[in-house]
Amino acid sequence: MTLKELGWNEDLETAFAAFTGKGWVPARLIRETVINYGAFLKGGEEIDVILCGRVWHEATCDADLPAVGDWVAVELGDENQPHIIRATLPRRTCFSRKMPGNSSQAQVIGANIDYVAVVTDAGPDYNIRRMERYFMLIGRSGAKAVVLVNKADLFPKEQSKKAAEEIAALWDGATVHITSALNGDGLKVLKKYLKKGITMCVVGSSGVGKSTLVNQLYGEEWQWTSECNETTGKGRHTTTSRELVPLPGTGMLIDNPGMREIQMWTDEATLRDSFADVDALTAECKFSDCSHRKDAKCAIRAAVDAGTLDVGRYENFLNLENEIAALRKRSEKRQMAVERWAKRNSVKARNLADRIQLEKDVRGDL
Ligand SMILES: Nc1nc2c(ncn2[C@@H]2O[C@H](COP(=O)(O)OP(=O)(O)OP(=O)(O)O)[C@@H](O)[C@H]2O)c(=O)[nH]1
Ligand SMILES: [Mg+2]
Ligand SMILES: [Zn+2]
Repeated sequence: MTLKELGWNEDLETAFAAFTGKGWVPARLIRETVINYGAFLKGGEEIDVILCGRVWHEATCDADLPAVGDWVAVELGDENQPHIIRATLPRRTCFSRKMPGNSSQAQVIGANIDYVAVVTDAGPDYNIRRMERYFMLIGRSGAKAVVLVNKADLFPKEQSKKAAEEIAALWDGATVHITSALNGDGLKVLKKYLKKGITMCVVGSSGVGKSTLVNQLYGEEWQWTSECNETTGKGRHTTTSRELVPLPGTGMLIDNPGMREIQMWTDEATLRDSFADVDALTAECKFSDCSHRKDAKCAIRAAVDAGTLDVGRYENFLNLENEIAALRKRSEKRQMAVERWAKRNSVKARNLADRIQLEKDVRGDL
């Protein structure tokens, strides 16, 4: 496997130029554990790498830390010495969500990815509002969106088709396909995306068939999942960590654990972009600060009443608006805390510098 097949390009080459003199080598991160990372080197050799303290300290938040899909500069260790990540290279795209729970930070799901494939089905997992959330995150990531309405073998053809059409109508930017990962139906079309050097990040709820899809495209059980695959009745194996899988002769997939929460990590501008139809109506609301809830002469609610705007889409718009506002408040608070902390520390540093200077002056006097 060449670097190019791993996604290396001219921009990375340029960014890496600063490090070649140091004897470091480029590597792409394929796995992330609590203590270290797995990475591919040129030639496809797989190594374990650890993070150097400086890169760790320079990260102001978790999203700054290297993540699966990132390109890094590695200092190879001699025998029995660890290989060390000395620097990270700029990300071309980055797919992230808000960290689950109460944090206001982003969690990177995949870096330098070309496509995010959202897997769902036309049955129990089908949820158009959740899909809207995925689209907002993808819209912000710089990657393109592909949706797979999977498990087509389980549902009447019409049902999968209707689901696919509804999803496609949500966003022009998304391409939707109907698949059955179990028997391989409809997977051929994915080869069109997965050219050499291309990375596709596979996301979706637990049990929708992400790993089954990865295994099908890989051609056999992906080695690391099969190792710990216990046969529980259906042979079900729940993915617990993110992993980049190079497909023989073509692109790469990132298999992910199922996502329970798809909280927003985005901003008002992306919201307005994704809900351009709703946003256009706000101009017609009577009051410029209309909350689109109970205010008089609200154009959005009028559209819902008239049946021209779907009530679910309206409610999701309000929910997302709330979430984004709450997120902004939390990150502002966090920013203030960071600044306070920095100030305190710089005062401490100044005091220390003053003291050293004073001591020098005093000694100079002696
Ligand atoms: N009938 C049918 N079953 C499928 C299909 N794709 C996956 N399955 C089954 O669904 C179950 C879950 O599949 P996985 O591939 O493990 O799902 P996952 O999305 O990787 O789940 P997590 O790793 O928990 O996030 C398995 O029993 C699969 O055999 C499909 O297209 N049709
Ligand atoms: Mg899985
Ligand atoms: Zn309004």
